[in-house]
Amino acid sequence: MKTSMPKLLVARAMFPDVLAQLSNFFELELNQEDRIFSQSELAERLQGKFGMICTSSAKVDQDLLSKLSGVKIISTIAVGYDNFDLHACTQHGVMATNSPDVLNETTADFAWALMMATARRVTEAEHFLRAGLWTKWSVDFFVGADLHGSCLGILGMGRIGQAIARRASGFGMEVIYHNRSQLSEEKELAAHHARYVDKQTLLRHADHLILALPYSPEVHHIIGAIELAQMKPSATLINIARGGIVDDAALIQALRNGQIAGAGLDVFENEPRFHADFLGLKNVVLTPHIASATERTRRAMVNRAVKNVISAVRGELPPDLLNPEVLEI
Ligand code: 8YV
Repeated sequence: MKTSMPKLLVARAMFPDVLAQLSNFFELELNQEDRIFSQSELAERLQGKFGMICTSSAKVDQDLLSKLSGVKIISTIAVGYDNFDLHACTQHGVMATNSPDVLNETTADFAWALMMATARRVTEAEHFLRAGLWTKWSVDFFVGADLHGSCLGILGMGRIGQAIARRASGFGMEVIYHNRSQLSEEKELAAHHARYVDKQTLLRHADHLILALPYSPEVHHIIGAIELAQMKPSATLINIARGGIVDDAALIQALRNGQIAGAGLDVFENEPRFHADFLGLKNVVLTPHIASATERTRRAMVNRAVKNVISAVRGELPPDLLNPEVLEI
């Protein structure tokens, strides 16, 4: 008698070869048209499933989980898992996994790309050129801020923050950081001699401030009007972390009033919708949440998410289990 395979919801469009690999272990339900499911559709599609591979757009909370039974694993293709209520997952016996590490260097590269573009006004200058406005050169033409020899501030000094810091050596930058806890001396040394400072010192001294901390309700609007007012008027702010860490309305005011010089933003409150007033500002560089978007890294993230669900179905420990307490239930 042929035993039926466990069912897996692949909630986002997926590389065909990955689907072929998954089909050796699971009966698959796909979403190759890549629609974003509503919560009720997600609940419906998860009925009778062993698990799901998803992205940050899937909210896995108490409400959703209470409508399900038998789901064993939710595996996100992301390092950030603020879309998961881990406590609720554990209560419902659901393993939650993410895809860390493999995106550190790519995301750090992109933080630098945004920082450089913002400091040197790259997109603003390109828009000017494309609009046919370039008629002459002048000494103060698109003058920006130097990166080399300046002070790089990093808020959130995890694996991505440390990868960002390491890159500062080629630019002869001083690196200061603030984090929940100070790094070991060895890690600070490896992160281009990064120096731990309090949050206020970070805000006051950084010429370029990069946000690289995970989102949680405790850090909601941790950068708001008060914090922006403490930054240098010549400073830039770069967010490659998560929407909600910055109070976007306050940032728009600060950019308008010249409280800071510019911002490079890959993430927004309520994305993919975002505050429309950003579009009217010249001193922002805006990208649609693409910091980890290279072919190689996206493949590596997907492979990690796949490994987690395959481990689970084999009765092995998923390598990126976020809530090991669930095993005791
Ligand atoms: C993801 C990210 O690609 O890993 C993260 O936390 O923000 C991105 O790398 C995105 O969240 C889709 O899940």
